[in-house]
Amino acid sequence: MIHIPLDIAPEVADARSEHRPVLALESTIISHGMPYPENVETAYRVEEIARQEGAVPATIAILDGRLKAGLTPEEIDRLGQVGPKIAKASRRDIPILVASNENGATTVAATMIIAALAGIHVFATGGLGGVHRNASETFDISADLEELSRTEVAVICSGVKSILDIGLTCEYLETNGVPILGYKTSSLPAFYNRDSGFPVDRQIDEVAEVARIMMAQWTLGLGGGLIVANPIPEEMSMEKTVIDTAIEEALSEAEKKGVTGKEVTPFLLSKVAEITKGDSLKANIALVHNNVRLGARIAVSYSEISANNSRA
Ligand code: PSU
Ligand code: MN
Repeated sequence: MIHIPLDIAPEVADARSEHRPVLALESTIISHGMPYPENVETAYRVEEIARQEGAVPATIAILDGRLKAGLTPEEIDRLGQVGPKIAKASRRDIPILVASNENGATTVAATMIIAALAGIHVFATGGLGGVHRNASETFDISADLEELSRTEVAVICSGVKSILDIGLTCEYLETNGVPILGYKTSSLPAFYNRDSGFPVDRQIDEVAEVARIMMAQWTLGLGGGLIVANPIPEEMSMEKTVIDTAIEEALSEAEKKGVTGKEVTPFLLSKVAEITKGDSLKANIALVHNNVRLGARIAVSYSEISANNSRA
């Protein structure tokens, strides 16, 4: 018997064994995506929102070399306080952290892997990594995209930030067979605002339709993940010129400072928050709340459909 170093929190394990809905949540957004204490407040709040909508939250991380599906409030607080000093863990980091009993905050990619190992197929977050703007020279393409092509998890997010090349990110996802569904929108949202100008593959107006597409993808053996893109609430969306100017400034600062590799995304996020005097952080928090609400509803709907399917 092979022992996987996976700890599923008791509440999550109970929900799984009773086929009740569970929603995965990531931890890089806590350690690297937002400053303290907003990061911890948001992490607690999203767990509450998931519960209100009828799903058990499972915040995912790597602690002392163990893959964790479900964290205690103390563990979340510690991740938030330690912040960017904890390793940002993507797929390639998992074996290293496990073998050396270390800690890691999981990105979208690593969260998908651990969620799938724990039998969780719905995951809500803020934004995805993608193809960076100058990727033709830097080759900077997030491992999140590759993960979406291989791991069976639906990721609810607010689309792709314009710190990235949105068009190339869509091309990459198309090549890898990852469906992009727009929740009540025909245009892929651009994170801080609602319209990137790029189309989604299908506008979906009902959560049950998302669940049916997930079921079709996986029962057909197509594998891989899907993206459910949920636009930021209208009243919180940012003026395009304001956010674009901030992003341009952050990008040129990153280039001047020679920021590369896994530091790029956290650097850009915090720089944009600084330039917009916290407005981008407020927008980020609002869209995460909104995505978790939708994600929990999708988890509820998917667990209903799976229950019907296994009875059939
Ligand atoms: N986008 C955000 N907030 C985040 C991230 C992206 O708005 O916290 C994090 C996620 O964990 C995502 C990761 O998986 O950054 C992507 O990093 P990279 O581009 O280095 O793959
Ligand atoms: Mn990268």
